[in-house]
Amino acid sequence: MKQSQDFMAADYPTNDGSGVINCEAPSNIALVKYWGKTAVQIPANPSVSFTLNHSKTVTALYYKYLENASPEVSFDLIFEGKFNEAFKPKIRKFFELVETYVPFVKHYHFEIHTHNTFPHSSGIASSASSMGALAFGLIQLEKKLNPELSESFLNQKASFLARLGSGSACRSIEGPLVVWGKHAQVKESSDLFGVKPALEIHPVFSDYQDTILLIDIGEKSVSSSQGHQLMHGHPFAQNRFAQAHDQLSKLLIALEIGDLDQFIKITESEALTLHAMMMTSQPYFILMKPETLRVIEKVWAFRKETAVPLCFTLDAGANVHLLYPKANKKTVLDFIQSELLIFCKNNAFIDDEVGSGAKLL
Ligand code: 2P0
Repeated sequence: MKQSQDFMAADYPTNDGSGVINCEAPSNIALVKYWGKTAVQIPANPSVSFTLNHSKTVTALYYKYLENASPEVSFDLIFEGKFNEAFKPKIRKFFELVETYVPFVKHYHFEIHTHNTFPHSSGIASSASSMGALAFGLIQLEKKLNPELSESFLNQKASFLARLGSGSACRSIEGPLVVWGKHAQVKESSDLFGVKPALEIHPVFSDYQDTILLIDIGEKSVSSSQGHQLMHGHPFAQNRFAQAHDQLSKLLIALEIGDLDQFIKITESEALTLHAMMMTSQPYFILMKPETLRVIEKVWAFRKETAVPLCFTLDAGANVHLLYPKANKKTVLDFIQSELLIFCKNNAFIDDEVGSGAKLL
């Protein structure tokens, strides 16, 4: 069983001069939700997600060797072509948390050029893809310094570092399916990083579609970090954590055998449970909007009428992720056009599908 210490790196000789690492990492959508954590992003329960394909952060990590190591990591952040001060504290915090594991970072000045392929403030969380891309980029630098490290170790370490930036980010390094958090049925699972479960997912899920309806694009009233904290002392917390273990066991079987009914049952239950936890926290809060519920009702009616295995899931926000097999794409897109677009801000949606994770460009 890997421990945090296993990811410590030697203080490599850092004579690699200067250069750039171009990489990208996608967002992911949890099917069994991470909601509640202890210190430094140790999840209160295991989660599993589909890695997305098109919604991603693209990062160019410029590095320049410093003769004298700086006391804290030296970097500039250029978001969408402009120097950005607002996002720097989160990145600074990330570097503070990871520097023990990648001590060479103090020997460089970084210019981090980054942008998302999805619209800013679309309600799509960018922390998973942005922290995923940055962690992956740093690991590529480590690979240059120590070419002997194996691909699987480097992916694990990228996920480990990404987790320290944002919990869900550890599920954005690989794909199409990533489990994060210790779970009895996934031998290789860990609270420290995401893993691809050793199962063959049924072909129907290998190109599963996720069309994201953008219902509310403003700032959320309660952040995910606050939401996680509210699970401490939550009256239903222990039952919820036990339920997540159980639903994950059942979902993995459904994913393996292609049981769409069971997939739908668990995925929708997880989405509603997540929001039920929010509604029963102290203080309680609601992130869904009236349009979220209208869409859910429409999806249920459509499924009943057509028997198309379309289901929804929700992130910590009002947007609705519509999940369905690729074979049903035309029917579902027609349904979205004719009945759901009216619930979307500026008629906007993002057409995505499962993908394979972070990569070098
Ligand atoms: C998830 N979410 O499993 C759950 C479901 C949102 C709803 O993980 O504090 O941004 O950075 O660890 O990962 C969002 O929380 O929180 C999240 P931090 P994160 O995807």
